[in-house]
Amino acid sequence: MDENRKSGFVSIIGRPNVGKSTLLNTMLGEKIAIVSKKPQTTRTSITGILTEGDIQYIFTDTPGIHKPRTRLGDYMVKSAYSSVSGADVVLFVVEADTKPSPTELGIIDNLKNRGLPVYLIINKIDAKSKEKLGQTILDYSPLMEFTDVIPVSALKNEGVDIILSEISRHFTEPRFFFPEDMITDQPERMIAAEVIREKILRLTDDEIPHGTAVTIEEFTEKKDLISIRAEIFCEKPSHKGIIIGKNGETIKKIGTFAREDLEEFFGCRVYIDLWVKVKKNWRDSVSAARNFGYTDD
Ligand SMILES: Nc1nc2c(ncn2[C@@H]2O[C@H](COP(=O)(O)OP(=O)(O)OP(=O)(O)O)[C@@H](O)[C@H]2O)c(=O)[nH]1
Ligand SMILES: [Mg+2]
Repeated sequence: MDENRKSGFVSIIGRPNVGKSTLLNTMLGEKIAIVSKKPQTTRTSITGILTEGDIQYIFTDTPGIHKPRTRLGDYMVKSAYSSVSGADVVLFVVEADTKPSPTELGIIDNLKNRGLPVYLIINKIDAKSKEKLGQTILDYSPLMEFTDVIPVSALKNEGVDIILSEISRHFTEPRFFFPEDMITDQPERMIAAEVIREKILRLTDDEIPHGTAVTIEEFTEKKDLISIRAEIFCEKPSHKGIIIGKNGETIKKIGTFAREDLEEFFGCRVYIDLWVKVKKNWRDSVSAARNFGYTDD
């Protein structure tokens, strides 16, 4: 039976906020990547694994490609392109009814001469008219030779099955790289930190999220209870005040929502203790970024 096995590495790439992480979660049928309506949500490439019969898909969700303004940004873009280097197939995600931006032209330039199959995934079709979708296809088609164009709604799970059935024909590795029931290679601590960061993104205003990082100082499992102590780092004392909120309301919500998600993910009770700290300009500090796990060495 094993001799029919095939697996392949699939890189999901695109500018921030087009729905890459949502697409990954939908393909896996499980939420492993955090999602928010703010750009630059994903900071580091993460692996999602889907095994269906004899086929193992090894996806990497990558940080959105953008013009970096900080060392963290540099790291994010580098991490995205290095995922493409190891891929058998690329899913280039764009948004329906949006003209190719300079960022997209840059990505195309990068992908063009790699000799990899590149699928143009036009996302968010649930929110756009058919006519607009046709225009997006016309806008992108002349820019490079895509293996195929697949319109989808990652949010509503439309067209996503087509991606899965199409791309596996490019898989050549005659074995599985991961156990069949594994869905991600992210350590549990990292998932906990990411879920907390997602709640900060969702509960605070624009300027705060980009400067926050979350570290897990303690993660202990006893019987059916996981206890987590996490530190939230932000860049300014005023940001600390916003994250804590009036009478501690915001931080309380961050903790409650994160606990609900993590209890579902881990399948047991979770206790979360959150602390907020200020670390000025950490996004430009190599050592701080490394401490927060944003490093490639
Ligand atoms: N209407 C609609 N919204 C979507 C769809 N897919 C994603 N979104 C929304 O788009 C926003 C961004 O989604 P993400 O999955 O975080 O996007 P991303 O490309 O991973 O973003 P970065 O990690 O910042 O690069 C969220 O508010 C999603 O709910 C879709 O198919 N339809
Ligand atoms: Mg993302």
